[in-house]
Amino acid sequence: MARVLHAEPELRRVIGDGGGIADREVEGLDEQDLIELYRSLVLLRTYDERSVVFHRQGRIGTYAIFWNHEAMQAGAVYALSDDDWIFPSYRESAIGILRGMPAATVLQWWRGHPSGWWNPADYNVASICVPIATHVPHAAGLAWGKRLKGEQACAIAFFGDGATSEGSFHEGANFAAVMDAPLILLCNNNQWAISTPLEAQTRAKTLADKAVGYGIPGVRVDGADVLAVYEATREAVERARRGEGPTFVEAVTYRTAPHATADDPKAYIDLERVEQEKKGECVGRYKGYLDRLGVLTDELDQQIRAEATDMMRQGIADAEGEPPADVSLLFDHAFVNAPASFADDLAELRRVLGG
Ligand SMILES: Cc1ncc(C[n+]2csc(CCOP(=O)(O)OP(=O)(O)O)c2C)c(N)n1
Ligand SMILES: [Mg+2]
Repeated sequence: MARVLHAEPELRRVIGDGGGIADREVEGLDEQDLIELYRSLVLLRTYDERSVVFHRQGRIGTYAIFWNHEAMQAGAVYALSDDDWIFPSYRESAIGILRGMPAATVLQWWRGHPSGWWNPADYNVASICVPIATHVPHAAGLAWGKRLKGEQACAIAFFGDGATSEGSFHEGANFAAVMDAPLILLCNNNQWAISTPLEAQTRAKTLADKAVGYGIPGVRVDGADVLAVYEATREAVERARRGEGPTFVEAVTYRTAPHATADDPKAYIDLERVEQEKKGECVGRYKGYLDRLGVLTDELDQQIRAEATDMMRQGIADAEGEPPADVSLLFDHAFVNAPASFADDLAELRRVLGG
């Protein structure tokens, strides 16, 4: 019989506020782990901030900003082992860098260059999913396959609050539950689906409540608290490895940046709320925690930031150093036996592009 646990109504937190709310410790994390988590956060933050600049300079295309979503990504990935598979959405486009993927690869994806597509098996990171929630059944299927093969690995799918209204999400969650697939459903609840606010998205009191319908645990964590996300994901991973099936983790945060570089949220968002939320952003909060513990020296902080800046400098140089793709690629993989008209279409495209 499936175990039904009711969603934890309160958000789980580990990081205090430096005042009345005390810091907790996560069992099993030593100082080195705490620094590695910080390194992950800084890598992602630097990737994100530099990408917005590269977009404004016309060096990458439209980009889905993930500022203040880094804690969900870094915390969850740190709870995985390298054999576990990550299924990102566009909001987690750079998550592969936490698995050693070059920044240039992700930048090339946003530049629409074919070298931005990697072999998922090289990093156990699936392709970036742009259609909302369609990767949830993929992740459920991969996780089920791991279980059938008797392997220990699990899968994690990242998706947004809006994705929980999509059929694919429900099909994937139900399938994983019924098959006891080792899957973590990590919902980034940033309270917006482009311009649709959470209250217009669902009548459920919390998104984690939806887990009850599948007979799986649903937990709620503060999505700007990297340690709370880590701890909740680690528990979900342990459950998955014990053969107890999927867990739904609702990580709650607030989208303080535009949906993407092509969006102007001033038309629909409360700017005062945005400014308020920015004050509790996840990298600064975690740095405050480390400072209170006294484990991060200024020197180490500078070194970590310099490494991240270098990664991005190198990444954009490598991306821009790559020759442009030949336009024949647009046609090459569409059919096994290409229609005869393709030759004319390609010739016309080359003529239009002037080459
Ligand atoms: C199947 C599908 N329908 C519509 C869209 C257009 N779309 C792009 S992003 C988005 C909002 C998704 O919101 P959410 O799931 O909360 O993720 P977030 O962008 O906030 O991380 C929509 C509707 C899409 N990409 N795919
Ligand atoms: Mg959202």
